[in-house]
Amino acid sequence: MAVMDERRMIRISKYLARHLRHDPRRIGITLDANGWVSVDVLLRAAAEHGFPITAAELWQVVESNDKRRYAIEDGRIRASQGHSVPVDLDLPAVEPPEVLYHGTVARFVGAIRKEGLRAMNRHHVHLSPDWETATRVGARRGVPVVLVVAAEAMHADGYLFRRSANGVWLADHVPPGYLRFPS
Ligand code: HQG
Repeated sequence: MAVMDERRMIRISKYLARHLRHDPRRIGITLDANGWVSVDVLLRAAAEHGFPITAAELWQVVESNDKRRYAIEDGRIRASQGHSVPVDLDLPAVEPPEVLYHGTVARFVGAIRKEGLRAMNRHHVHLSPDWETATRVGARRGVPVVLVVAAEAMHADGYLFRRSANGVWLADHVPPGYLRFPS
């Protein structure tokens, strides 16, 4: 199979994010309750809406995506997390490690100190298992600021944590009392 160039991979990955997380209606597809859609239906809809993707390209993007954003199972595909449309990822609640990390930028820190971390446009607050990943997440928006989340303490207090198929930790809300801010 021909190796796809990086730019094409990124374009396909962004196209999938748009339609599997945020706006399936734009190409006339419907996600099931758990976020899945048939691969055939997706490829046909993409072609009909002016963005043809081959099955081989789709596989390559899903398999080699560094963040494993998409999962294919039984001929169906879904985004592993990050939705704004309502889907139930049906992930079990699991015990988190002692600490998790959240990468953000200075301009949000004032609000986060008051309100804690909120899901904003997504379904969950996204937390990273390590400092380096959180730094990369924050750097999407500017100079990264990494917050440390006392995950074990939250869990002990009854907050639920889930882990998506690609290792992102998800919480509904992180109150400010469980956050450590850089001094
Ligand atoms: C901030 C990417 C004001 C929060 C990444 C963040 C990640 C607040 C932004 C994944 C706030 C939301 C998620 C509050 C949180 N007041 N701002 N109370 N609480 N914020 O993109 O975590 O490429 O929805 O700090 O790698 O940045 O999509 O979340 O800056 O894994 O696969 O509000 O997205 O993955 O932004 O990123 P986002 P995120 P993908």
